[in-house]
Amino acid sequence: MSRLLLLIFCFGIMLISCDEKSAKNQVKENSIQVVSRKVPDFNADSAYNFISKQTEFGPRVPNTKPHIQCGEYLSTTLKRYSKSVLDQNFTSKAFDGKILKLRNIISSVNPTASKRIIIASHWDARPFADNDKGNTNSPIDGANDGASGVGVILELSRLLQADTSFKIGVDFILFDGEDYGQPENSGFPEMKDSWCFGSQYWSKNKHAVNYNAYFGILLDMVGGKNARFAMDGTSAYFAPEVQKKIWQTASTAGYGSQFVSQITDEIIDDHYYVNRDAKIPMVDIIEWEPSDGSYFSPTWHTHNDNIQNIDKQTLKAVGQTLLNVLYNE
Ligand code: AHN
Ligand code: ZN
Repeated sequence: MSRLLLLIFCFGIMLISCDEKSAKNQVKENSIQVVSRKVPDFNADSAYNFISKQTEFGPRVPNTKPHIQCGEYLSTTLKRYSKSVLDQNFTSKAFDGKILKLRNIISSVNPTASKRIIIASHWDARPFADNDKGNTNSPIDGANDGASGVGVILELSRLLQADTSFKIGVDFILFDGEDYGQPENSGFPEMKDSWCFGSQYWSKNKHAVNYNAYFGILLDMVGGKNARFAMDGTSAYFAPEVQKKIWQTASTAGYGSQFVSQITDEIIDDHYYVNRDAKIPMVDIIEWEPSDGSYFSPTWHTHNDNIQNIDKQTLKAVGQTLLNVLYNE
């Protein structure tokens, strides 16, 4: 009798464990299938075209015609892909005393969703080429420094609007006036917080009441040739978990050689003000060139920052990583 009971007991255990296994396998298979089927392909050619459009207006320096025209182009293009696009118009006083007329542009995907993620970039270009050997007082194209992040954002907004199964909220924020920072030996008294006017303004005047986001990602110089991206110290301080998630996602997608898992210097960029003043964890994806001494690339704030030095492979690595991050949320 007891032997029979033992036999039934063992058989029962076998059945249960068998059931568990198949259930686990099913969940695993399903989730793999769903994730790999859903993520769209980032189109680097399209992003590249969005970058070249911006540079064709001429340098997007605040208070100039190319700046006004490109602002209109960006707003019109975002409106093609979203019904909720809005402007923040404001002025900031620069280190040289000029009053800059600035415009942040915000475009929302699924505007009523409560879980929101910010993808941001600055769209203005630097009025000087202070790292160049000549013509240091003329403005730069800023194909990488400014236009590249915006190009990736326009492509993301095109892809997300086409996918009705994408349900989380995304806010694309184009910050103005990032690159009017005080150059060295400018002859003007030293000004605090002379960079990043758009993010400083937005962080204190968000575009919606009680606005909050789960986290943010800033794109800055994401189109350079053979670019590498390290984990900057400011992001590591304010948003370590988000930063690890992005670099892990890049590595899983096969971009581990570009997304270097190394914590580097603390950078002052738009993400600093969003973290400090808006208290939203934001991570910077910004080119890192250790051999240059300046942290950034050799074309940084020079006339070589033009469309010829934009690399589609870099745009693909960044754009596909962002899509994978968004679709894994
Ligand atoms: C500073 O040079 C203080 N921060 C770099 C931010 C920047 C300038 N990004 C693009 N241009
Ligand atoms: Zn710059």
